[in-house]
Amino acid sequence: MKTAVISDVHIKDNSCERNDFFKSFLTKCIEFEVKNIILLGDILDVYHGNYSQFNDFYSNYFKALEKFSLNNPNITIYLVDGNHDIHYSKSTVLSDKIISKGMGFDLELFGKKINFYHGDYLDYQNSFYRRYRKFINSSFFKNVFPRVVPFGFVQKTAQKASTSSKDSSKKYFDRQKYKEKYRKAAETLCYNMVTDYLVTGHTHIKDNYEFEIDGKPQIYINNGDSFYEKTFLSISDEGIKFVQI
Ligand SMILES: [Mn+2]
Repeated sequence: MKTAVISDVHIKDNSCERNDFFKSFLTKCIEFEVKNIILLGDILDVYHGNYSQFNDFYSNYFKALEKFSLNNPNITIYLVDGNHDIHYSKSTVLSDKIISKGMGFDLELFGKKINFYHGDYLDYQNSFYRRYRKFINSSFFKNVFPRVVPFGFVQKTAQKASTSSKDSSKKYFDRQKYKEKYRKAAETLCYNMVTDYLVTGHTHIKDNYEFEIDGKPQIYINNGDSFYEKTFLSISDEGIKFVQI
């Protein structure tokens, strides 16, 4: 039984080429005879607030996922919230083969306990990020905001913030330094939970890091930037590996 994991596709709108990339991923899942698909957050670039307009804004993606789910009832799709699409699973009607898992969940696969989280917990030592996350996750933002602030404004502002955060990260990005930082954060997270594997995305830095806690082996795996790398994660009795799309 195979499980496929993908995160951080960051589909920007209906015409964005990332839609085709996501469809190629779904096709690959059929070829690969996958039983579970885990969408590990930030599949959509902006889904902030309970705006019905998002259904049209991302209709290309929603239709592809719906069609895939109907045609492949033997495949279960798990949906985990990312920080970019935090209100997606809470705001759309999901079929019974698409299961919302909120902030994350555990699965026991091949005798290993595996934790699946989008991975923004890895940024929790950043207090600015913690405050932003708290605001964006509040019911005020989800429910009251859409009644008083127009959709176009929220969508454009969030998209602008998303693009500029990526620009600035390119300019000052010390990849190795961040990789080390996220590994330390992953160690702390694993220390506080009972797990064998921690699987995340979010950082856009691919990783497969083995370490030990009190002599017990642990693995932290990050899906990285799936669109750039053109890969997803496969979990099977052969272990966890990156697969080319
Ligand atoms: Mn993220």
